Amino acid sequence: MLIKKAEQIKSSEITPKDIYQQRRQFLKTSVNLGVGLTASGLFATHAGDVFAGYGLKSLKYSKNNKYNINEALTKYKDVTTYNNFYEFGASKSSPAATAHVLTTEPWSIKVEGLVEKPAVYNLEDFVNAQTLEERVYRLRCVERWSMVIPWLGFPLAELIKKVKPTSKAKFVEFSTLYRPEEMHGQRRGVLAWPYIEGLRLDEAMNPLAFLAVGLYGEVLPNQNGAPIRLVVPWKYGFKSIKSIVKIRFTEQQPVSSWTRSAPREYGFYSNVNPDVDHPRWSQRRERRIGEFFKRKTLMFNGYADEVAHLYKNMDLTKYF
Ligand SMILES: Nc1nc2c(c(=O)[nH]1)N[C@H]1C(S)=C(S)[C@@H](COP(=O)(O)O)O[C@H]1N2
Ligand SMILES: [Mo]
Repeated sequence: MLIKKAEQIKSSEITPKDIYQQRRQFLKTSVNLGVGLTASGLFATHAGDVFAGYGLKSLKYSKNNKYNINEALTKYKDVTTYNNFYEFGASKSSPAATAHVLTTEPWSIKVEGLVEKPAVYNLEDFVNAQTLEERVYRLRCVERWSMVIPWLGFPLAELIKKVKPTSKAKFVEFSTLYRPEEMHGQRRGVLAWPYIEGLRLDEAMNPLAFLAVGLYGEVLPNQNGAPIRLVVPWKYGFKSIKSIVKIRFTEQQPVSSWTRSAPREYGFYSNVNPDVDHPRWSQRRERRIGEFFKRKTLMFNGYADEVAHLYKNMDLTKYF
């Protein structure tokens, strides 16, 4: 059976102990609002959003152990309160404080450009309880902090195969929602809106490239890019564009928002690379959120075996 009752959800499998205990308490004291079934059959609802911070809709998924890493998970609290999401302000704490006003239902994704099946798709066209998987990936920001997060989602390659790019397509461009009424950061010109990011098509087809719709067993909190965001674990965090509404296939390399605003600092490739300094600081080390001592940054964020071949024969100081 796909839909479990809230009481049957094994929180211990998906959350660290403290959250597990908090949630048990929450489940015990909350009225069971009934196991919700949305049209997609994806959710096992447990009592809405009453429990500030946790208790978002639970998702049904299987764990993909091939993409697990043996490192401590970053606390849910840190993952969801220390964010970059300029649409909701430029400080790390602002998205958690202000992103709740974003309406994420209904949501659709427009696929256009060099594809055989351009259309306006719904999330359910790409993801269901059978295809949803959990992968533990690192996320490293260019500002030298990193986290380890249990993401829920599906491979970007699955979406790409469905929409069938033509032989001319060489790149994929992603756009975030533009809705200044809800995204207060967009009322100021800190970045060129909408936020845009892109990948070369072979990067996008790499099995690691992931579209996340949840984390820690639940739908994405708005501040983490609800309802769907990219996670490219071998690249700096800014490549992992949030709240995606458009995917365009192109022949030309897309110009991403960060490259447009500071081309010398944020290149198109943005691979995590300890050997290439940011113009204003070294990238050799990073602070894992929750840890005291800095750690060494790994080439391609530790995913060299999977992705180094994509860049052989490329001068990574030029194509940074
Ligand atoms: N639309 C959009 N996507 C975005 C950003 C943003 O400002 N707007 N920030 C990026 C940056 S710089 C980082 S480090 C990651 C942070 O993801 P997290 O808040 O889920 O950790 O989101 C990326 N995706
Ligand atoms: Mo970032």
